[in-house]
Amino acid sequence: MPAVRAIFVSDVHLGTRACQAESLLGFLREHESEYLYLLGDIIDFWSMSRSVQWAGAHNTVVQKVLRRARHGCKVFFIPGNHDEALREYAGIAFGDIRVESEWIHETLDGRRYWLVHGDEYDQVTRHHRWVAVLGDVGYDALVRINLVLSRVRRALRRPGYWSLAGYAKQKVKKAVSFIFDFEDAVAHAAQQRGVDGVVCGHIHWAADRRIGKVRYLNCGDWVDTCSAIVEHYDGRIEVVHWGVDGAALGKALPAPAVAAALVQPERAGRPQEERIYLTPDL
Ligand SMILES: [Mn+2]
Repeated sequence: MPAVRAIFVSDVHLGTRACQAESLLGFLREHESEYLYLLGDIIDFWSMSRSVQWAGAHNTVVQKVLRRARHGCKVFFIPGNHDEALREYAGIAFGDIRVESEWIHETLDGRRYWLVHGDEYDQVTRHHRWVAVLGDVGYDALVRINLVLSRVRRALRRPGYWSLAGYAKQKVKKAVSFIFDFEDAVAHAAQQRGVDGVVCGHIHWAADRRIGKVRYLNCGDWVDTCSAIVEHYDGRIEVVHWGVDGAALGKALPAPAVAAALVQPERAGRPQEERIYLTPDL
C-alpha cells in the first residue's frame, strides 16, 4: 500500500527560476499515493512566454509524474491560469493522465471534496486582467509578502510576539483581506455545490480551516513555502509543510529574524499594501 491515499499539489510553476523542483521531488519520493491531483499552475507557460528557466529537476518532476501514472497511480491535471492552455483539453486523457477543469474527490470515509485551481474566485485577476501584465516585479513583491505573512503566522503562536504580530497585521492588512476574500469566495462556491470541502491553490497560501459549512483547504505552493495536502488511510486530510530543504517547518523563528523580515521591505521603500493589488501573477 502506498504511503498515503491521495496527494494534492498546486502552483509548482515549472519553467521558472523560483520553482522548488528539488523539494517537490523529495516530497514525492516520500509520498507514494493512489491518487495524485495536480491542481493548476504546474507548468508556467505564462512566465515561459517571457523567459524559459527549465532546469534538469523540472524534467525529473515531469518524468516522475508520468512514471507514477504508468504504475497505476490515478493522476488528474486540473489546469490553472498559468497553464490555462490545457483547459481546452478538459475531459481528455493523455495516456494515464486525465485533464479536468474541476473534479470531485471522494475520501475513504465518504466525504466529497471539490477540486479546483481557484483563479476564477480571485477578484483581482478576474476583474482586472490587465494588471496581471505588470508581471515579474509584482510577483517578487508577493513572494516577499508571503514570507512575511508566514513568519507572522508562526509568530502568532507565540504569546510573547502579540504586539509585533499586531503591527505586522496592520502592514499587511490588505494582503490578508485579499486572501480572506479569496477563501470566502471559494468556500461559498463549494457550499453551493453541496460538498463537504474544497481543495484549491492559486494564492500560494496553504490553509486548512472551516468556513461556513465547508472545510477549506489550500495546497500552498512549490515556489516559496513548499507545501501540499495529503489524505491518509485513516481518513485524515492535512497540510504538509515540507519546506525548501525538506525539513518540517512550523518552528517559530527567533524574534530578531521576524523583526528583520518585517522591517526590511519598508526600509527598501516599497509600499507593500499597494503591491498586493498590483500582483495578481498568481
Ligand atoms: Mn494561479
